[in-house]
Amino acid sequence: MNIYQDIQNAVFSNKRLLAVLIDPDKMRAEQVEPFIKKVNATKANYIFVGGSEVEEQATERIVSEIKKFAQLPILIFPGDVTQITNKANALLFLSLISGRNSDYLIGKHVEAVKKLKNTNLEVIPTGYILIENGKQTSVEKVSHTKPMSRDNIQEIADTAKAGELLGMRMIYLEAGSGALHPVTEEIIKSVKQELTVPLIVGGGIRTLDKLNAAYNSGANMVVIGTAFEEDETFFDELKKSQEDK
Ligand code: 1GP
Repeated sequence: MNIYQDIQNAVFSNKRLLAVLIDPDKMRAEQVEPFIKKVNATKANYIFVGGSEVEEQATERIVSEIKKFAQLPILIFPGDVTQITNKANALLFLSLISGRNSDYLIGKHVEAVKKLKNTNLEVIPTGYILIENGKQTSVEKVSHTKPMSRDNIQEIADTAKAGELLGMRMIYLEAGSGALHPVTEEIIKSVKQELTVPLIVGGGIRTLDKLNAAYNSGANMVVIGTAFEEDETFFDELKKSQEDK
């Protein structure tokens, strides 16, 4: 399995990709089976696992549990090095390029190498751009970085392009989990124009309208966590809309 190749192929054929995010800190083991059954009934393509503040070992435990019920590839979306586990299929090797904290630009990555040597994880270098959403997010707190202003679209687009030029193979535009305002269509469009690598968008997407707006603006993959955690009927809504197409 080459997950990045699959993502690229999907992008070339204009497929809209969906990732469901599971935060190991928020999901208990016994909730996994019913949750994954709902995921399986939709056309989700990937399961992301990660969070800003996750107890050590919790990621590995939850990934093992997910694998009992899911066929979808599992990608670690780590808030910290401790979340790396060989039980997943791939790792988004995130650089927080909206911030200027060297730990999240290179420090944690150096720490990760020892762990990665003992895994078969596919490592996907990903530029991660945090955009201000109306309230403080956990990424901001944990990383001690400021999100980028929503108004400074040119700088956001330049940051994304700089990430691509540095060799990052995907760009993730993040409003933050539970964001009040998702990343705007204008920002997504401007960033998309600059990029040749796949574009991921997430944070605060809770309705089908917002989901479609993100795709129509150029997102190749959308990540949804909170909407599914808080209201599992969103799965049914999504499934229905996918059947209608
Ligand atoms: C968070 O982008 C993801 O890192 C998903 O955000 O939980 O708001 O869907 P939500």
